Amino acid sequence: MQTTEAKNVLRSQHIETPSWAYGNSGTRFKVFPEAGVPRDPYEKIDDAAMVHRMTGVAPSVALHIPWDRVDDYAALRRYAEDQGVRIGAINPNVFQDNEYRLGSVCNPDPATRRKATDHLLECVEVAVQTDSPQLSLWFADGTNYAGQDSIGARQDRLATALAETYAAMPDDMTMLVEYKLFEPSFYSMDLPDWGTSFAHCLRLGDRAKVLVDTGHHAPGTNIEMIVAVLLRAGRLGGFHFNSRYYADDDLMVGSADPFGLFRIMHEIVQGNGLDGDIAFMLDQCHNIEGKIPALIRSVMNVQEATAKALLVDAELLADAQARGDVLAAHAAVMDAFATDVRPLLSELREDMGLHGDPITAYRDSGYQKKVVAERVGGTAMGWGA
Ligand code: PSV
Ligand code: MN
Repeated sequence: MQTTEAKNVLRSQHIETPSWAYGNSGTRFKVFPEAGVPRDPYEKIDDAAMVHRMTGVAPSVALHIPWDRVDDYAALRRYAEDQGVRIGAINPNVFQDNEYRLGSVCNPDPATRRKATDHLLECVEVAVQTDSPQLSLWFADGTNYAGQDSIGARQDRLATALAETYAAMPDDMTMLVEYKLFEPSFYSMDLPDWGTSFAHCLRLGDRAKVLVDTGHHAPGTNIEMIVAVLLRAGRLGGFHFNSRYYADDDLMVGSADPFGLFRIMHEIVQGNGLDGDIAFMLDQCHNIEGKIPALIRSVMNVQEATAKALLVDAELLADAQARGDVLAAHAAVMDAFATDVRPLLSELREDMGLHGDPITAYRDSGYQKKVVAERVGGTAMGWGA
């Protein structure tokens, strides 16, 4: 693709930031608090709006309920719109109540399953009120020991809860079904991989799609292969982008393996996935780095990988592939990856009336100083609050 054409595609790219990444987070050893972090969902939206003002391509923010519970969701939606952003995916939380020790919708106890499913239904309602297009589901359900529970029965319980929730969704809402290899359960997760998510989605209907969190695979997994297969089947719902060295590290996307991110975006471009409604979302924790600049950096990293993928010479690649010229085909992809796309992106931002370098623009904006001064008192939001 030529640079002008690439710029047009990049201009309309949307990368969603997660509300929880604006709050304090850490490991089980320590949470290092940051001055000026939001104290309520409204302040999280302010920060998300700032990321959008700096980058121009982050117009929505995902919510996690009950972390982002408010009395009036329609008012929260209006507030977001006034700040220039909208509410993105709604993420129910069925993993933090004491009743969920043995799982939520897969729990052997019917009353616990009812409670969990009711929360999913509540989140459908939150999505309606916030005008959110997606209900994004992740379950911590699983078992720790062989024989602890019936794997098959748990799949049946999962299917039942998903079907009830799917039936409650309005016609224009999509259900995203996320999977994770392990953690918090270690023997079996009830949705451990894309195949299990895909099987459930197929039974549910067209508006149930798989969500790929890049941190949720075994080391060495070819994630772009999963992406290509799901895209082809029309069941790639979206991404939770982040980076990992070990397991679910939740580091900034594009930091650990920019080439891996590029390979994913290459498959998206090849499969015309940028034209559709795939949700490109971040799911990260910023434990030691400044949260807002880290999110800006992450958005830029996704943009850079996308720009490189768009610059692959598709004709040259197709021709080399057809001729079976392995090295020429590989070179077509590697040449694009080796291109420095920063000048192109800087130019694009200037065309959009933005500063060419969002990180510098953020530093110069005075926003960080302002929130540190203003956000005194109250309780800083954090994972679980
Ligand atoms: C689980 O590890 C996960 O990736 C899910 O998307 C959750 O909603 C999110 O992280 C919570 O931090
Ligand atoms: Mn995730």
